[in-house]
Amino acid sequence: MKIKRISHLGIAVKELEPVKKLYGEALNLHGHHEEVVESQKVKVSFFKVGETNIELLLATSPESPVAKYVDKNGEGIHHIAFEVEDIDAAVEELKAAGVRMIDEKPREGAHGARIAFIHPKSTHGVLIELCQHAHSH
Ligand code: CMX
Repeated sequence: MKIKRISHLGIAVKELEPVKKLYGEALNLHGHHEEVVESQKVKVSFFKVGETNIELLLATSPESPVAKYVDKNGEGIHHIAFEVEDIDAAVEELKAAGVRMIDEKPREGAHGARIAFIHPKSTHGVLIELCQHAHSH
């Protein structure tokens, strides 16, 4: 597989506004984009940092994986996302290598990207997302 860059770092938060103020004002980051990803039960807020992004994640339901994460661990880094050239091929390669996937097939994520998560039990404790964008974000 070919990993092109770190697409984003996902940060789980309890409230968006104070954290947006920190990244947007105190840290002076730009390129702000926000959307609700229904399938993941999260509201996401992006800030550009060079070729990568910070993705703030707010749970929109108590059943959201982010709500569960925050209840257990508090706020903090939730996942790292690698942009790959061909996500279908990447998922098949990982499965063939015996890596445990959360998503056996890619699904739709923020920005209309196609995404697939690798289980943290297969990655020494880090939740890894693979994504393929129609355009660079
Ligand atoms: N990073 C590292 N480890 C994590 C983790 C994370 N973000 N979330 C859970 N884990 C670990 C837990 O600590 C736990 O480990 P132990 O058994 O050693 O305690 C184990 O994974 C199971 O966790 P859990 O709390 O019992 O939660 P679930 O098994 O119900 O769900 C997971 C965990 C990873 C399968 C689920 O969170 C998931 O499917 N995540 C992928 C989707 C997602 O996170 N979406 C939100 C972001 C969407 C976006 O960016 O658009």
